[in-house]
Amino acid sequence: MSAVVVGVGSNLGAREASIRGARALLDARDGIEVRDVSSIYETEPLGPPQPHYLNAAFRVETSLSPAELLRVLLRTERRLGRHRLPDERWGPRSIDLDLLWDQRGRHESPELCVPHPELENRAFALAPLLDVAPELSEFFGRSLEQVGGRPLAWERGAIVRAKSPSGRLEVAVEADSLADACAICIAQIPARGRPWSTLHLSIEPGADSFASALRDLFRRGFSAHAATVSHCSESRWALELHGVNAGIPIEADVRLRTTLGAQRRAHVQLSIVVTQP
Ligand code: A4P
Ligand code: MG
Repeated sequence: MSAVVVGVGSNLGAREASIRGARALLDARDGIEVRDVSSIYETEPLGPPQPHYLNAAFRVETSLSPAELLRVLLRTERRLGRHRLPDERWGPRSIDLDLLWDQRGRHESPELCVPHPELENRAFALAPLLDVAPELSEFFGRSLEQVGGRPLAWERGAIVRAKSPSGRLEVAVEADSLADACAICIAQIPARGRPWSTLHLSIEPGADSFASALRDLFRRGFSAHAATVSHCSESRWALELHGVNAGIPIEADVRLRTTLGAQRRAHVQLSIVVTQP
């Protein structure tokens, strides 16, 4: 087994859920074990104008060759809903997995260049790399200082707790946004058993942040799929989200109904209908 560091970036859809999904999918693969995950950083986009990125890195032990590992990374990006446009360079993406560093040394082929050619110019790649591979500070520590040091660590925008009506399925989720929370909840619903589940959510810390979470949801889209407001008034929101879960390859139809209580606390009911592929 050899140590390898995989860089992760996401700036579309449910960003945190995509990062968690990538970790789960890679770890489930034979010949790959995810040993450590860096802090998550929110970073200014490099390239054309686009939303901010979440960047992180995984330290992986693998028995796969670098070329085999690259194929797994590209397949994992596709499973998490990454669509490449022809001729698009440095465009926005739901997930980007790059091979940053390999304990076995350098590799150069038309498909793969390790260490990643841009590594030393990018604080968003160097900071998470050094989190999970501190022994590389002597090689990359100065580069990180030269490109401005560590980016700010990211803080989640929303905390969502979910519980099934029967009480049998309980999911506590801390998420970047409501969109992330939905995707992460769905990812935690076991793929076996009954083909659907209903969850009730209560959103903290109150209605104002819930309203801004909703705005955020529409701004970003739910895993790049459709969201429709079916009813909206001062005290009541109801909306439908249709999306493919960003964490695990299952189809989900998400329905969200919210009411504002007497103390202006938001009560949220989220029904997630999961269809197995
Ligand atoms: N490839 C060669 N070497 C590698 C490697 N070490 N790891 C080849 C992964 N892939 C490697 O990648 C194109 C091809 O590069 C792969 O098929 C593989 O054969 P891609 O992901 O389709 O294309 P791309 O990502 O759009 O282009 P590029 O030049 O790889 O971009 P980067 O370097 O991935 O950068 N801003 C912030 N703040 N955070 C980011 O994470 N990311 C990018 C993309 C732009 N701006 C960003 C960020
Ligand atoms: Mg890439």
